[in-house]
Amino acid sequence: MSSVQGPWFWLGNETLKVPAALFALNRSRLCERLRKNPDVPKGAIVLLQGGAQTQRYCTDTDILFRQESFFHWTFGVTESDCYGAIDVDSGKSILFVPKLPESYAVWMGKIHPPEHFKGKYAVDEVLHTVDIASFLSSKTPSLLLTLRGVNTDSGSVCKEASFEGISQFSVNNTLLHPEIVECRVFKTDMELEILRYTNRVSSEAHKEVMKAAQVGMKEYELESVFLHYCYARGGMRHTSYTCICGSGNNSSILHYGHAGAPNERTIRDGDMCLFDMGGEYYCYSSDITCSFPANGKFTADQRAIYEAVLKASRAVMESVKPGVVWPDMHRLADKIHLEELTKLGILKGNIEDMMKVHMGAVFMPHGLGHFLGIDVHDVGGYPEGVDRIDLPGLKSLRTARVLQERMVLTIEPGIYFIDHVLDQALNNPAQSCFINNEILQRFRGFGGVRIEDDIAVTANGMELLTCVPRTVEEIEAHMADSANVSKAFERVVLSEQL
Ligand SMILES: [Mn+2]
Repeated sequence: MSSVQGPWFWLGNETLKVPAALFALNRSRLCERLRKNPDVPKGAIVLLQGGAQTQRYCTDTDILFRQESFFHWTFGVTESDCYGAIDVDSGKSILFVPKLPESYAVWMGKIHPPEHFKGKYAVDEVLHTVDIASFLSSKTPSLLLTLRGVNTDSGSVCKEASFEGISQFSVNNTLLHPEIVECRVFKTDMELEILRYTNRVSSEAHKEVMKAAQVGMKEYELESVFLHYCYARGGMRHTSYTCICGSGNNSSILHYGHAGAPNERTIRDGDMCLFDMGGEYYCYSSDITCSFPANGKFTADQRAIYEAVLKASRAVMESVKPGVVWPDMHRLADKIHLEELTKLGILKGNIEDMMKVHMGAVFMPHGLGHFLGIDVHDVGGYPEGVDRIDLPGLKSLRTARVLQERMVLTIEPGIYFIDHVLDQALNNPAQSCFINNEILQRFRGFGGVRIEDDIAVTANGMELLTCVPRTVEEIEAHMADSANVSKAFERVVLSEQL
């Protein structure tokens, strides 16, 4: 990107400077799309409502605020309880900030005047939220475009803007959503810069974790190493999702790490570890999984499963380019997994026949990958006209789209030995005929392996954003060289003098 003048979002030290121009460009891209939409009349105004500050249940303890993703994409505003408007014809942007009571200054610090936010966010005008109705009526918009639509991953509906006095306006809440979602699917150069940064920092944090890993540690100790690195070095106060730090059989639990299973197991000798963690900077995410042996040395079985997954990952990467159908990449990964599991003796028979009965989903029940951006499962996977494929494995894909330049996705093949899924397959004659149960028994309790990288689709192929040790040799060499682990992570031993 050419040099962009400030203002910036920047947390100092080595953290990334993100120009406010990123959001000006997003707004102008959105307006351009809306102006091309024949259903949007001249004189329309987009109105978005930002996220609200909330508290823990019935208490007055604030929950750490993180901006709503559409509002962040459009304005880059970090404060809560704001609104933003854009005049579609002119592209002019107006930010509305809450008028804070004087008592705020006592507890929360100086109350900034609107001019402060105008400079901070490089918008055309800043007013107070109490003035939304009077400001908008002075503009006599033909239509207010508010944001309402279903998130295709969660099924939840985003919260449409509302304010006192909105009933005097003509409002449309369906036109905006598909247009802004489609804008978010394609990342600008400035957005790609942030995603490179979130990947760089999170990759380094994963490397710290792998060096710090030792038999006898709790899984959460390593989660803590990751969080500390991301925040201290990368300015990442949030992660993109709850850290998944599974060891041993826990590495086969796809979303391990939740409150009911909070990364609390003691890591044992001979365990595989599967750590899926991603830092978030200025609301832009990353999503990386590293799988490695707890003691730093792969057993023959661990190496075989790991290299099967790596082979699938790299085959997909070699095939990814504009025009490729994403579900075909999922099938490619399945096919390689089945071939390798056959070589290992866990499976027997014809690979094409296995594909027909969806053997791939027995070992990889999730989708191959998803869009990534401001949300870790980013929007736009299933626009109008793209349908979910209702088949095992493929139905878990968060997008079934044809790849295009500037899409950012994860590539995350995995092989897991999940008792429940294996038992189902063994009880299904159409599938059990392909399984050599004697050899499979050896892998009960193995856990799983996932290799997850983030990529951007380019004109001819893809750019790999993630940079961590990936081959067996790289991982073993990296873990053997643990002399450089930061002293900050050494256990505290109380001095006898105390
Ligand atoms: Mn992922």
